[in-house]
Amino acid sequence: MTTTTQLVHSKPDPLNREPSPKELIAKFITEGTEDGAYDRNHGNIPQINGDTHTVRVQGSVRTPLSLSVAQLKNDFSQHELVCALQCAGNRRHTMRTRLKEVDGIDWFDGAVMNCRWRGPLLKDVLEKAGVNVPDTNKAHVAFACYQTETEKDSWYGASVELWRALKADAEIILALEMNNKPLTPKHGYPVRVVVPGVAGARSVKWLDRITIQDHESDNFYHQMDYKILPADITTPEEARAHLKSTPALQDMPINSVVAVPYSGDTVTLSRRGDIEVRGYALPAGTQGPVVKVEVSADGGKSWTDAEIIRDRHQSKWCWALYRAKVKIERGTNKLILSRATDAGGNVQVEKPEWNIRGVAYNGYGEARDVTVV
Ligand SMILES: Nc1nc2c(c(=O)[nH]1)N[C@H]1C(S)=C(S)[C@@H](COP(=O)(O)O)O[C@H]1N2
Ligand SMILES: [Mo]
Repeated sequence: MTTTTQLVHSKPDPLNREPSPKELIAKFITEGTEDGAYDRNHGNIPQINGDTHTVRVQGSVRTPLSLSVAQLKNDFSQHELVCALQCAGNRRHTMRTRLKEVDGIDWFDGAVMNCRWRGPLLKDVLEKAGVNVPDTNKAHVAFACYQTETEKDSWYGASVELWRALKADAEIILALEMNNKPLTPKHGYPVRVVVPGVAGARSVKWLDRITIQDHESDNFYHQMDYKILPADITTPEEARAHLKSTPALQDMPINSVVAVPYSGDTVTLSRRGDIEVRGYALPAGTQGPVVKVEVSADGGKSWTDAEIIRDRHQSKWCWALYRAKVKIERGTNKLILSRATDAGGNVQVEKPEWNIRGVAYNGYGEARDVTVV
């Protein structure tokens, strides 16, 4: 491709970072400490006073609400959810290097976390406000944060379809806690949306406003980002012309990653002639959990079933951590692959189609250039 595309890689300002793959898969529940969970910010991190902050619920509702954090905690039953939350740009580096250059910051395999969230269900809050629309299938729930400017807009926002938010088992929550503690400022204190199964961009942090409306969020990041453009759109200029009319990415696709060994690692062959392979797998959207992960050490000719490491917090929205022993010969330049299947029958494909923004990459998990000694 002729590169008019400008490269933007991971950057500290605003804060965008990911843990190393080995750190990431060390625990089933990703700790929200300094280095445990990835950070994705389109603007600066606000410091909000949780005692005075309110969330307004407005638009096509019978009773507009203004809810304090205390009300969100005390006036609604609190729902607990363990789920994966993934940036749509996770694995962009693999798309960029295996398929073709893309336009976006350079995430490797770590723009994902698997955490426990707690707070009221969005559905319950909307029920209290009384949704009042002619057609549930044509309305949207828009989330807005006006606390800080973003790089491409003066605020941050996103929306999900109203039917999704009202589904009995959608489990979209207004999270007040992450891993049994109040949210940290960088993960959205005092309240953020968590939409399981859906691109992380919709899980709006520092939530100010929920609006029931007949159109999707007007925010730049909802209209002009986080969309899978067709492969024949190859320049940022063409992308700009087509983004508005392309549907917003909601459900994330099935995925898996090889974290151990990682590309470039040197590993020692066991006496039995095998090596240990570990990583994570993610189900497609609402179709979890992951039911199978296979691993290949011969470029995909033969596959070995991995063991899915069970955890008492397992839910359909979680990631699966897996491990397998695979036979391999000593040598350099080894390629290890992973492939996941979920309860909905979705099977990871070898390579998805390229898209210029490099979102939703879900080709086989891979560790390249592995040396076995
Ligand atoms: N207000 C606000 N919410 C936001 C964002 C943002 O920049 N501002 N980034 C979104 C994106 S793109 C992702 S992937 C997740 C990242 O959440 P984390 O920083 O807690 O990992 O938050 C989403 N919510
Ligand atoms: Mo994201």
